[in-house]
Order: sequence, then structure tokens, then C-alpha cells
Amino acid sequence: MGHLVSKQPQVQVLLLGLDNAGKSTFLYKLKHNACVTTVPTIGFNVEMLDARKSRKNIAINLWDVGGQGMMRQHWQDFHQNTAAVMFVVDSADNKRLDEARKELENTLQSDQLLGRPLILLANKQDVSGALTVTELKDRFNLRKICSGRDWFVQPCSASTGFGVEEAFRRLVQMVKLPSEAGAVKDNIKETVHYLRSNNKH
Ligand code: G3D
Ligand code: MG
Repeated sequence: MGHLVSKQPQVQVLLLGLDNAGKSTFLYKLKHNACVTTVPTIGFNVEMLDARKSRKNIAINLWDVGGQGMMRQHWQDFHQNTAAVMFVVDSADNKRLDEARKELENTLQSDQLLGRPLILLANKQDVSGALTVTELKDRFNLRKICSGRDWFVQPCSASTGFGVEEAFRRLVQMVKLPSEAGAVKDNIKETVHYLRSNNKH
């Protein structure tokens, strides 16, 4: 895509979460408003979505990086230049909630993601017994692990489409364009943090 000259601001957003959380279903519902049969993602899927922000047309590149064990070690490689994170949780899979919380905590600790907004997708709300937004916030201790960044929990069902568009609208609202003052400030904060942590070694 490097050779395509475009003035349209592009932002990169990561769609993360455990395998089977519903990332690929969410991505394709958003892109095509379709329920496609997903297969476990090997490698990654990426889709470009058009949006409008600050009276500009922007393109959001949404990266769905495979959630399976082996792929998780590559999440780090995708953190650079990431403007926001969408983290998908299977709210009905009680057994794996702690595993999901640990992955989210690890992700948020990445230096490159410092201050980036987080949208937590409380997915599979159509399944009976799914945790509510309030329950998930408590279970993940979100107020604590998200301090220093904007965050929002969106209830949704990637397969029925409930909450999917709302999640995208919220993302567009929260993401900072590279030209925005806040983003520049964040870059400075990030650089200072980087220099400080390197000085410790
Ligand atoms: P992943 O990309 O995060 O690994 P997928 O997850 O998008 O492949 O989804 C994993 C399974 O969960 C799929 O079922 C998919 O249909 C289902 N799923 C995704 N979102 C929802 C949802 O909101 N509600 C319900 N009930 N199911 C959902 P299969 O059976 O194909 O494995
Ligand atoms: Mg997938």
C-alpha cells in the first residue's frame, strides 16, 4: 500500500482477544454487514474501513491478529503505530475470563500502546449467562488497569450485529489522528517514557 499516495489520514487499530472471542466475526460484520463462517485465524486479517472525523475522511485499518497461543507472541510486533485497541471478550466463556484479563493486562503494559484508547467489546451478549458490562468491568478491574488512557466497554454480539456499529462509532470518536494536538502530546509522553525506561538499564 506504500505506493498509493493518499492524503487521507490512516490510522491503525488492533483487534485483539483470545481465540474464539469473535474477532473475525466482528471484523466481517463491520466490513460487510455479513455473517461469514469464520475459521480460526492463522496469521491475520486486515480490513480498511472509511470514517469521518474532524470533518475529514479517514481510513481505519483494523487488524485482526490471530488469537491462538502461538500467534500471541507476535502481538507485540503489531503495537507500533497503533492508534487504538479493540479487545474482544467472549462474555459467556466464564472459564477463560481470567486468561482474557491477563492477556489484556499484558497488552496494556506495552510501551508502544501507552495512552492509546481501549474499547473492550463485551461480545456474545446474545448467549444466556453472558456477563454484563458492569460485571466485566469489575471482573477485569478495568478502572485500575486502564488508568492513564480513555476506555469504554461496548456490549455487543458480533454474530447478530447488536452493538457493532456503535463500537465503531465510539472508536472513531476516541481515536486520535496523527495531526491532532492530543496525539502529538501523547507522542511526547511516549518518548519521555521510553527515554526514562532506557535510562534505567
Ligand atoms: P476469533 O476470530 O476471535 O477467533 P471467531 O473468533 O470470529 O472465529 O468466532 C469464534 C466462534 O464464535 C464462531 O463460532 C462464531 O460464529 C462465534 N461467535 C462470534 N461472535 C459471536 C456472538 O456474538 N454470539 C455468538 N453466539 N457466537 C459468536 P463457530 O461455531 O463457527 O466456531
Ligand atoms: Mg479469527
